[in-house]
Amino acid sequence: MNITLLGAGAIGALWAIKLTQQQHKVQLWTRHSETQTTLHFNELTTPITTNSYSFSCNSPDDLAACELLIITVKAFQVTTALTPLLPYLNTDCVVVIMHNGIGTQSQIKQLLPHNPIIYATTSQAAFKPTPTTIQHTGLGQTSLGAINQQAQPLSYIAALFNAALAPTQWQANIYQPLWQKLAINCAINPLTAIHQCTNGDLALPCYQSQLDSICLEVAQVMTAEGFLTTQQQLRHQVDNVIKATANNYSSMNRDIFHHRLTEIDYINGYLVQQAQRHNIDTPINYQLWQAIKHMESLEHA
Ligand code: KPL
Repeated sequence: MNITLLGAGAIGALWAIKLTQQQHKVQLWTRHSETQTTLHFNELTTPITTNSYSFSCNSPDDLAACELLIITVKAFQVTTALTPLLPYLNTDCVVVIMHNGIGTQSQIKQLLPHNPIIYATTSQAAFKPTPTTIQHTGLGQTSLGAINQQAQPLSYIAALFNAALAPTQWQANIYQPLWQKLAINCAINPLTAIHQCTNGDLALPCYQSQLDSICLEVAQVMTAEGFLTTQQQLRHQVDNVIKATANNYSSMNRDIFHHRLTEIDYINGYLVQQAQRHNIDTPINYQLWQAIKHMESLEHA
């Protein structure tokens, strides 16, 4: 397929490279005006094997011929990053959007009233030790699913992702895995950002009661939204991610460390807003949301 990837951060670049390995024609759409870039990829092998991949960039002609647009920018960047591409985009082009958190769906449906729109969430792990090097650090489940009528029949897109990087599954209701991931992000991201610690540090006794309270609040909101779960189930999932990614720094930890804006409004902020609709009190998630907003405001007055 002719694919354009918008947002070649670590996860975006990982998918660009994995799809290129499957012989798809992938171009990158970047913030700069370069027409070509080379990325160096460290495979998830021991010893590490490194291969280099050249990508064409920012070609309006390639964008007009694009059959699949994958957007992997941060939640708060999705609309501003997508808007300049709209004049070139074919209405048949399938759009896949992958970011932490929930809350961009209605804006995207408005911006793209005709295109098939798919949302995705992944537990694959990657980071960029340098701006042009991608290190694949962990395997994990990826889920894709339609959020509009036009995308309902497109489960083959999940098969295409699965061939590039397994396991990937098509979901009848993508909001289920999006909420599961939201729960994990509500627990891990703000605490690791506030305390500037690794994910693994959250296993220390001092964080246990806060993690319990976060999971209880999220479970109450999820249940009200129609996704049956319990505090214990969410706690178990959070503990598994804390263990599996013990040496990693969460994305929000890195955003605060590098004085960047975070996705907090789409994570704990989104949770609190949904809780208010159901008249559920979520004081701990509210406090975490406000604490991160305060840290952001010190850098972005
Ligand atoms: O998604 C993540 C993130 O860092 O944003 C987790 C699952 C917390 C892994 O670090």
